[in-house]
Amino acid sequence: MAPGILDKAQQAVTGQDAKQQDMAHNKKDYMDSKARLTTDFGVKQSNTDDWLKVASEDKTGPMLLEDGHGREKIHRFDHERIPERVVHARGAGAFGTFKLNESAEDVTNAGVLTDTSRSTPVFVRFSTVLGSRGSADTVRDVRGFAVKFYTEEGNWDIVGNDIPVFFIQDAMKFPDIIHAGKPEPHNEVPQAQTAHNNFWDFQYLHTEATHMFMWAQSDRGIPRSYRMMQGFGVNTYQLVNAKGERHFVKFHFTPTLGVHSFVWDEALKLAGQDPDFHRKDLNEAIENGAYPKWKFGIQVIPESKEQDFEFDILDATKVWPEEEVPVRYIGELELNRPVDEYFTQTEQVAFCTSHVVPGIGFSDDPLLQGRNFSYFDTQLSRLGINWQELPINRPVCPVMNQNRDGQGRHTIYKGTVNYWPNRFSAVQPATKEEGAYVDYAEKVSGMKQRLRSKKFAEHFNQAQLFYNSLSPHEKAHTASALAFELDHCDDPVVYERLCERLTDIDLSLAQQVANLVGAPVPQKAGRPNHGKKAKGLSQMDFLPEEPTIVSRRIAIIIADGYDPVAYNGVKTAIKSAGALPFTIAPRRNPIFAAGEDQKTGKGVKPDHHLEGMRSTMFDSVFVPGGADSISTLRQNGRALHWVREAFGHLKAIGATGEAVAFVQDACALPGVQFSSAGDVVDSYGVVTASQVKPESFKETVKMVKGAKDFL
Ligand code: HDD
Repeated sequence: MAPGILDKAQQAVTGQDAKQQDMAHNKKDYMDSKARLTTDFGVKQSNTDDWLKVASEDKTGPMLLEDGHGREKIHRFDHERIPERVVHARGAGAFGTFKLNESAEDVTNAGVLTDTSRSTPVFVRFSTVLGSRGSADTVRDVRGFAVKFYTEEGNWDIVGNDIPVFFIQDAMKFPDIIHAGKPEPHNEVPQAQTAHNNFWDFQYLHTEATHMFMWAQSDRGIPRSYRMMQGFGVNTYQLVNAKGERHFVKFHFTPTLGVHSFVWDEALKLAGQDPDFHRKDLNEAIENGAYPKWKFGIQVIPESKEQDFEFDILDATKVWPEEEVPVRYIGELELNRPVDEYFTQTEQVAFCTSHVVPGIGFSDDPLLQGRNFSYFDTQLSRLGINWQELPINRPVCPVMNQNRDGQGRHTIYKGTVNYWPNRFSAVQPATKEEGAYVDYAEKVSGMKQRLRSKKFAEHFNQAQLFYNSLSPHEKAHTASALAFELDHCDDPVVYERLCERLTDIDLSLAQQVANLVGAPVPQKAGRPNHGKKAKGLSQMDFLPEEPTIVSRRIAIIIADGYDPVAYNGVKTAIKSAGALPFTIAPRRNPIFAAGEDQKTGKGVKPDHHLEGMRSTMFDSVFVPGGADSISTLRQNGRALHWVREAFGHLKAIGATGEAVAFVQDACALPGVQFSSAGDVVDSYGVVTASQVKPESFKETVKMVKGAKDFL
């Protein structure tokens, strides 16, 4: 057995999981100082900077084609790129572990969902859908949430999103929805945006997309972090237990940090200020030991109850309301290791919905059935027929079959036959007892035709259910988002018709949006709003069990003459709460505290200067006092903008001593009164304490935990 292939004894010795061991053979340490430069074929090279040429110190002559090293270097470079994913091109990944807390053996015999003693290695890739590989992380879009479980029975992929429903019911419409959303064909505009005519034209004409576009226009479309969004398998799968009974299932991942989003202005600015914000955030958290975690849950419906719902449970544009089908949390997913190299791992990872393990299977969900064809197919053009041999994709259990050859083949099979049956009885099919995949025997009969069941035709009930379930601020954000998008459509047919469509969801929503985008303001609901709500749709239903600031980024703004007691006190309080303090100042060279001699003192070296970073990159801002520091900051427009912008984005802001008046002045808006309770003022997410006492720091941390932006 090759090490790493389920070699548990060796794993116990090395402390590496099966996938780490498996990939160890492919890894090379580029930082090895003893290593020497060679060609791809191992010949040591003395010079990798100058092409071989006819040259002297006085004259540079022609280059020689004969230079094999030069040619190899350029050939390799010319072919570095592979086709980017046709959707979900921009992504970030990490390794981790899946642990099961409760066996689901009543509904499945899958080892990964029944054996609570296991720790299953996973690789997760998050992504945006529409943008190309170099687009920004914080655009308004659906996020991909793809999980590869390297189980003892083979690879299992959940290729999900952060939104539980989809735009289309039948896979055949996928090219249409994606063409409509991607840049328009005549000018390749816009990049990574649905704010254009074609997208909204399609949304109007294709009514089954209504529910999903409401999710994408809500705060779900602009998550604060990959670590703070839910993951959903979206499609309906099936589970089969040891008795051979079948259940339908939907998969859920719920983040322990809670579900949080940006406000739109922040997301827009970040797209330019730090287009890599989400991928950096993922690595920063893992490197700081704040491992992202999700509870893993299943919603299960027994086969006998398939027809008991007003919607078709195979329709991917519908959620299964939690009141009717509760989520049963049975496991936990943790990400705890960054990738070693982006291309070989995050770029070359290939997911397939068709990859399931014994005990898990597919329903007749027409979206899922089509996906099962599409993913394998796309890997052929991205990676070639031997993509399953790439280290990130290969399973940790043994692989043996008659599939052979093809471009880039690595496995070397020994033996004289490559077919089954063969005269040696070599590589026999497995029995059920040996763990073979058993297809669920299902009776199927019917007419062959291009049709969906009648229930698939209802497209608005759940769009209303979703909108009704949002909190007032989520509703307001959704209306603004729709207005932003439609404002970018210049064809009146598109934005006027879409406003009409909104009357099928909620008349007042339609009226708000129509007024903003310059469409006739509708006076009559397209259909009455049924007024029903459900839990688990608003992201306010997913606050962390305990408020937490773990892994949050907090900026402390200082200038020369700052108050060291307040500065050090708040920094310590932030660190001990598991958050990340960053010192920001007018320059990155040392800043000196009040009373510190600038010649002999060491000062504090800021992490960034005020122009180098913006408030958008932080969750909260604290300004310590110090008369000179504050007088400098008062004259610095960027410092004022930092505080004012953070306030506008509903972030927690703290200040002590002389900084109190500075912060209050910076945040003062007509009509905004900061309420005061003695020395400590705690109002509109701003906490100030004129006296520096330990309580001030505790108050700041408490306030940061409760701030609106974190909800
Ligand atoms: Fe898809 C990639 C999620 C419908 C065809 N899809 C892709 C990825 C995610 C999803 C997360 C990125 C995987 C990665 O990180 O490599 N897709 C979904 C969800 C869907 C969905 C949740 C609806 C429930 N997809 C869907 C349909 C089709 C595809 C209906 C085609 C019929 N999806 C693809 C693809 C991609 C892909 C073209 C591009 C790259 C890849 O597969 O590996 O085949």
